Amino acid sequence: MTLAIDSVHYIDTTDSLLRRHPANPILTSKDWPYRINSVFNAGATLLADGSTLLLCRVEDRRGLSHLCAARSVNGVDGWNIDPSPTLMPDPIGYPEELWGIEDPRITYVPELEQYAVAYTSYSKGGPGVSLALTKDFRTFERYGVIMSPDDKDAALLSYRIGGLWALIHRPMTALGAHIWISYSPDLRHWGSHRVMMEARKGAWWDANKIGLSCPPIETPRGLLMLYHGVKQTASGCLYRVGLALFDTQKPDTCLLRGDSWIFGPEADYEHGGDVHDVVFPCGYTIHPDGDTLNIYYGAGDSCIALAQASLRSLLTWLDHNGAPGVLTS
Ligand code: BMA
Repeated sequence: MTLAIDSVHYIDTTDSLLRRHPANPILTSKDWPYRINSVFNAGATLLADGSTLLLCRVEDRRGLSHLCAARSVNGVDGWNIDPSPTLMPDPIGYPEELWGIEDPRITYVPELEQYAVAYTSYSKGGPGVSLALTKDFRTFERYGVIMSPDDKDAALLSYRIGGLWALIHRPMTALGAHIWISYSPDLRHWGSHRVMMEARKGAWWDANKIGLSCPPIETPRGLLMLYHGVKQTASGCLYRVGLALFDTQKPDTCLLRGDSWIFGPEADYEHGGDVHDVVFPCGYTIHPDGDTLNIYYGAGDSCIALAQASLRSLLTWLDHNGAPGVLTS
């Protein structure tokens, strides 16, 4: 438990809130049925039969990414990986996908009885946000680019607010790399843009650049968000994960934001890889106990790893280590 009394009397005694699974890394390029460079940053969901689906970002040996589904009964091992790419970029129909598609976040939308996949489409204009709907992760209805570049790290909320769909995303603006939320009547036309949470400044672990990790976790106390913060150092960027809680019906109201990161690169497979010192969650599932979370993250932009956490413990930690508000020091 952390005793973060104030910035002067800060004492960190945080127990590990996210526990690495002993089977880590749970998926690597060696597991793939076809030749690839790396597999990382997977969206995750539970299917109707209780099994886990990961929609993995796969980078081929040209450097371009596509998405490939892997299914497992227990969400840890025994992965059944599609024998060929599940969703390839379509640069003819969708020029914004010229340099690949990356980092999917999956939201099951009860009203539509479909999964919404928000992913990064990458092309000459930079990264943008694209959306596709699917019932089965075999066929997809593409909505094309819904947030123009430079924008990424997006997920749809599973419910409407005041009749409107809501999308969390991370545009690069003159204000910086902050997390925003936007609204739409039809999933195609987006407006009413609001900042949800700003990157901190200066020496903070989440200074200058933050982005949504997994889709927010719906809890009775609000939307629990894992987000990544990027610290630029002399030896490169450090990607770590923090926690914040938002009002369910007014998601641009930040109820609590944690002070320290709760998860950062420590294991060899997180320090190494194609990009050093990256932990990058894009998906979670929740166990039948309603408390245990499986958090799937890309490690070192090279493999997929699993960490487990208690939802109750994350909220308790935020109670002790969080403060309200979007603006920080
Ligand atoms: C971010 C995204 C992620 C990647 C991370 C670390 O900007 O592009 O896909 O995992 O950088 O390289």
